[in-house]
Parts: sequence; C-alpha cells; structure tokens
Amino acid sequence: MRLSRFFMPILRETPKEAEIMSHRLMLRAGMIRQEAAGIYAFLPLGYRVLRKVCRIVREEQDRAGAVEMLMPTIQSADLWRESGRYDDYGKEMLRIKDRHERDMLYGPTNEEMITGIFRAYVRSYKDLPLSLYHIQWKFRDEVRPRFGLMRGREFLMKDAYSFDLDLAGARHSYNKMFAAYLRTFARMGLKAIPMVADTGPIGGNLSHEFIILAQTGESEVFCHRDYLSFTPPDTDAAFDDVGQMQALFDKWTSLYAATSEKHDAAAFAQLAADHRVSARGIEVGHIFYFGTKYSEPMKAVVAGADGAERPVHMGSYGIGPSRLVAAIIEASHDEAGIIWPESVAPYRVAILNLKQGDVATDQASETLYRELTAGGVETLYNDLDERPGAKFAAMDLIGIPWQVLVGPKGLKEGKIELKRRADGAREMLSPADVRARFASTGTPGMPPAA
Ligand code: 5CA
Repeated sequence: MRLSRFFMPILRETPKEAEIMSHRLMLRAGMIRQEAAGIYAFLPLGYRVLRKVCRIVREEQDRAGAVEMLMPTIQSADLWRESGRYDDYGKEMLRIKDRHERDMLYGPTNEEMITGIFRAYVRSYKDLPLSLYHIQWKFRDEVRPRFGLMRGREFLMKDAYSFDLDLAGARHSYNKMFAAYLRTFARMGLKAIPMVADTGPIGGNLSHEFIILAQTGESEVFCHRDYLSFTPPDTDAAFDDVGQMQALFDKWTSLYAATSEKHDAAAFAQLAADHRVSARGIEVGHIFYFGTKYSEPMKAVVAGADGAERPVHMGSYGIGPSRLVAAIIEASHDEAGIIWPESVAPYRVAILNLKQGDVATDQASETLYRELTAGGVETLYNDLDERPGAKFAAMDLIGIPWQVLVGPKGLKEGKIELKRRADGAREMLSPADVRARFASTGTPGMPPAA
C-alpha cells in the first residue's frame, strides 16, 4: 500500500479525552475514531489489526474443534423471556421496538439464541460433543464506557458455546477452550493468566478470566509469580486427548490466581512474599461452565444412549478482539509509539523514501516496494513528500515491525538500512539482502499450522 493512497489520519496533538496509552496511540495513529460514547469506527489501519487478531482467534478455535457460524446482532426478546434474562439483564441491554411494536434487543451475548438453534436441530447424544462459535458485534450499554476500545458499548466478541451430554464431556470441552485460549493470547505476544472468576450475569459456578497484567487494567488481580514463566501449549497439543487436556488445565490452575471478586486473602497470604503478585489486569477472555442453566428452561434436551432425554450441558467462552487490540498496545509500546508483534501488525514492512523526488531513491524504493509486494510481504510504502524526520516519527508511531530506510547516502554504496522497530537495531544491507530477509514463507511469530 502506498501511503499517498492510504487513509491514515495521523494526529499531531495527543487527544485530551484519552486517559490511557493505548487509547491515545490509537487515536494519534489514525486507527479508530469515536462516533458516540463507547462506539468507534475502525479506520483502515485499526481494521487491519483487528482482522489479524480475529484470524488468530479463528485459527485457534478451529484447531480446538469449534465450528464457525454467524448469528445476527439484533435478537428477539421472546427468547430472552424463556431464559428469564430479559428482565434480569437490566439497563446494560439496549432494548429496541420494531415498527410492529415487537420487543427486540441488540445482543449483549448469545446464550439464548444458540440454545434456540441447538434445540431446533439436535436431539441425540450421537451429535455431541458440539462447539459452535461466531465473531460478532455486541452492545452493552455500559454505565462508564472508557479507555477507548477497552470498555466500549459496541465491541467485537468471539463467543463460543459448547454442548455435551454430561458433566464429564462438558469438562473436556471447557479444558479444550482453556488450552485454545492459552495459545491464542501467546500468539499475540501476550502473557495471559487464567484466574478464578465471578460468573456475573452469564451464570454457573466454574469460570476463568484470562488476564494480562497491566497497570492500566480495570481488574484487581492476585496470582503466583510462577505463572509468568509458564509456557503455553504447543501446536501439537492433542485437543481430543481427555487426559492431556485435563493435565494441562490442572497445571495451569495448580497455583493461586484469582480476580478480586474471588480473592481469598488468607490463601494468598500463605504464599512466600516473593511469589505474590498483586497487580492490575485486563480481562481479554472469559470462559464459563453453567451446566443446564439455559437448556433446562429453554428445553434443549438430548436423548442419551439409554433413550432418556436430559437437558444438554453447556459452557460459553468469550474473547474480546477489539479490546485485545488495545491490550496488545498497552503491553507493547514505547515513548515513540506502538510496537506491534509481527503476528498482528497491520503491515510487516514499511519503506521510507527519505528523499522523495530524487530519481535514485524513488527508483530504489519503488523497485523494493514492487518486489516485496509481489512476494506477498505486506508492505506500506511511505511515498509522501515529507521530511525524513516526519516519516521516522510517523512510522515509529504506527509501530510496523520492520522499517526500510532508502536514502541517497546509502544508495551511493548500494545499501539501504533495515531497522527493527522493537529495539531500534539497524543494519546496512543491499536491496537483494533485504528482499531475501522477507522471502521466507509464512508470517514469523506465528506457529506453523498443525
Ligand atoms: N457469553 C459470555 C462468554 S461467550 C460473555 O459474554 N462473557 S463476557 O461478558 O465475559 O465477555 C467476553 C469478553 O468480551 C470479555 O472477556 C472481554 O474480552 C470482552 N468484553 C466484554 N465487555 C466488553 C466491553 N465493554 N468492551 C470491550 N470488550 C468487552
């Protein structure tokens, strides 16, 4: 993409309304724009990152055996009356009347709808286990939308739902999602710690929040320090192996980790002082097992091998991709701007033409741009008529992992400069060597597909 043809409205001033770094950087980098309180448009750069995040979420959901579908944003109130949540949900639910005065709502979550879909088609244990997911916008009329994408009113959610005949099956489904979540966040360069959590309006009694430690996080959390050095499951994790998944769950829940609602101060005090981490965190995922809470009132029943019908056991599993875009920035930035992990970067390489209009630099930049693009490398070519200083600042701000600086001085020696955004490391290379660097197949930082 040529920057001269792109749409990336960079702001010089730091917007006053933004309280935390990720929000400030996203506004300054022209990634998002607020349309109303807690409601944002994703501008092209922000949208590219959101799609990268969703791609990783999808790949890991698929790997864990979940099946993708898409449910609508607008739901009928009748379904929610069946579960009893239409009245319980309160003011966070955006309620709408259509022209026939029918009660509708903008979905804050989809347990009712998926239960309705399940009961319409599935009757037998032979069709189980089943896990379905979608990635769809949600609306929650939060009292205090804040911190940009972190706590929006309209936000993107990946929500998965599992269906099993019994508790043992449901545990395995829960454990598989648990493992998938560990992989998902690790692939985005994040250390997410599963913590015992409150179930709130979703319900049930088994639940974990996946928390990224960050000073600006909204949750108060407590955990054992060793979690910070645990390694997430590999690509060869066997999701269908009940024992392996249970062992993984057991290992990752063996040490103390709880959000403030579930905090047990006495148990935490038992840990050695240097093992105690008491910090703030960002909740990027939340998983629930709630058994028959929805299937019983909504009569979603399956016949077991004995022919007897019973309500299906369910769990639900949420990830916030839009919140993740902000969380990744909170975890990875410096004073100059964002530092994207390669796996979610909007582009992999930025070419900076340091003397726009100079025949040699134009030619070298154009050739490299064409070659990288033809080789499938996502490249943003900064071909604006701007001073080098302005280009350096803009490219550091938007955080593309690799910058190629093409200037007349280097070109005299047949060299261009390759700079790594994360640590500023620089190398002078020939254009052919730069091409070779990015010729590898696949995106670095992403594990190979299974
Ligand atoms: N139905 C369940 C699981 S599918 C559910 O709704 N869970 S949740 O309420 O915990 O939300 C799931 C995830 O959505 C959260 O972990 C968080 O990452 C994201 N999320 C929730 N509320 C917001 C919000 N206001 N803004 C941005 N992301 C949010």
